[in-house]
Amino acid sequence: MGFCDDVKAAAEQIAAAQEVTIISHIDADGIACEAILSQAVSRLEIPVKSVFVRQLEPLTMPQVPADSSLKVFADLGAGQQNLMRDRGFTDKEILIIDHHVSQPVEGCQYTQVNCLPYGFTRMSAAGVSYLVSKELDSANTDLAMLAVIGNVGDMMAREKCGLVGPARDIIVEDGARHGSVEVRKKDLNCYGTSTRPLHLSLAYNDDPFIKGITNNPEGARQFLKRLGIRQQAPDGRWYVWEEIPVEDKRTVISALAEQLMANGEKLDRLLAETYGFPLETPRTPLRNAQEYATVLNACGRWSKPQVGGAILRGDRGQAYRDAEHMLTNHRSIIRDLLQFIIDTGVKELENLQWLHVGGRYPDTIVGIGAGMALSKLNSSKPILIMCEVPEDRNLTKVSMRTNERVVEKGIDLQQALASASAEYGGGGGGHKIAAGAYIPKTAEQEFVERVNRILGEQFAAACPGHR
Ligand SMILES: [Mn+2]
Repeated sequence: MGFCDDVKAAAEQIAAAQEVTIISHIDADGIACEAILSQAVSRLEIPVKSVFVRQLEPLTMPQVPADSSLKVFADLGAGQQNLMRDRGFTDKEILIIDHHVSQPVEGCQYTQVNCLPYGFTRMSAAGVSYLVSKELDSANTDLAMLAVIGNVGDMMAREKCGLVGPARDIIVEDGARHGSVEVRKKDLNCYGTSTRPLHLSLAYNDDPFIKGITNNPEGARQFLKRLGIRQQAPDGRWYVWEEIPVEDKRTVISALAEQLMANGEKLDRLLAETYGFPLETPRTPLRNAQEYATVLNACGRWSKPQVGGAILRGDRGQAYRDAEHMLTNHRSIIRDLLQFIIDTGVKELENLQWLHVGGRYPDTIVGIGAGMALSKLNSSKPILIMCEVPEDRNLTKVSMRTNERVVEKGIDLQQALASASAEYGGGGGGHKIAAGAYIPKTAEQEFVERVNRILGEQFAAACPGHR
C-alpha cells in the first residue's frame, strides 16, 4: 500500500457514508481542512456537520457526537486513537486525515491517510484533505487554493523558502492551473506584502535579519528613499510590496542582497517562492497565502473558527468584517504582549532564555508573541515562555520559538519539548522551529532546566566543538 492507495481508501470511505461529521483543529491548517472536506462532501450531496476543537483530549472528546455519522478527524487524531477507542468508536465509524505522528492502538484498525510515514514531511493536513477531495471528484481543484493556505499556515513553506514535494507538485500546480493561485518564483521572503507599507514590511522581517533595516522602520524608509523607490501614492497612502513595479522590486532585492553581503551574511533566505491569490481584492490580507493564514489563525485563536471557514467558502460580507475585527484585536494584543516581554526581560540560561507571563495573556497567542520578541532579544538562543492555562489551574503551557539559523545548528524544539514534557507526565509537539507543551505547574522550574540541558545536548551533537 502506498500513499495514493491510502488516499483512495479514504475517498471510498467518505463516498460510501450516509452522513459525515468533520472534527478539525482551530488553526489555519485545521480550518482549511474543514472547508475543503465539508465542501467536497456536500458536493456529493452527503449531509455534513463540523466540530472544531482546540486539541483532541479527554475533555474535548465529548464534543464528538456519538451518532451514526462517519467521523472524519482532520489535522488531529493520528496521535489520539486511544481516545477514539475509549469512546467506543469502531473501525467503520472513523477516518483519520492527518500529518502528525501516528500512535496506533491495540484492537483498532482505523483507516488513516497520513503523509508523514511516506516521508512527505512538508505537507500539512489541508494538503492531505485536498488530495482526498480531488480523489472524490477531479473537479474539486478550486479547493487547491485552500490547501495552499493550510500548508503555508502550518509553516510547510518556511524551511525551504517555498512548498516542496506533493504540496508543490500537485497542489500548487492545480491551483495555478485553476487560476486561483499565482506562483511568484523569486519573490522577497517577507511577510505583509499585500497590506503593510513597504518600509514596515521590510522592518518587521527578521528572516533574514538585515542590519539597519530589521526592527528599524525609519532605517528601512531611508533605505528605500536612497534607492529612489516611490513609497507613497499622491494621496499619501503607502504602497505595499505587491503593487510596486517589477523594476522597483528588482532594485530593492539587489540592494538588500548587497546589504547582506556587506555584513558577511548568507543570501539563502532573501528570496522565496510565494503564493498570491489574483482573484481576491488587491491590498487585502486575502491576497497571499501567509496573510490569509493569519486571518484564519486570528479567527481560531479568538474561538471563531467557523468565521474563518465562512471566509474560505467565499463570504466577503459579515464573516470578513468579523475577521477584520479579530485580526485588529489579535494584532494589538500581540503588540502588547511583545512590549510586556521586552519590558519585563527574560532570564538567560546557557542554551535558552525564558519568561513566565502568568495569566495576563490568552495562552493561544503566547507562542506568537514569543516568536516576535525573539528578534529583539538574543536571537541565537531559543526563547521559552510559560503561561497559565485558564481551564486548568494545575497546568502550565510552554511555548518555544527559535529561528532558521539556530535550527541549522542542530536545534529541534519539537524533540526537546516532547521528550522533556513526557518526563513530567505532560505532552508536547510541533516543529523544529516552533513547539509547545503542557506540563504540571509544580514542575516549571525543573522543566526549564531540563530543556536547557536537552538543547545543550542538541548543540553538542550537531557540532562537537560547541560549548
Ligand atoms: Mn496541521
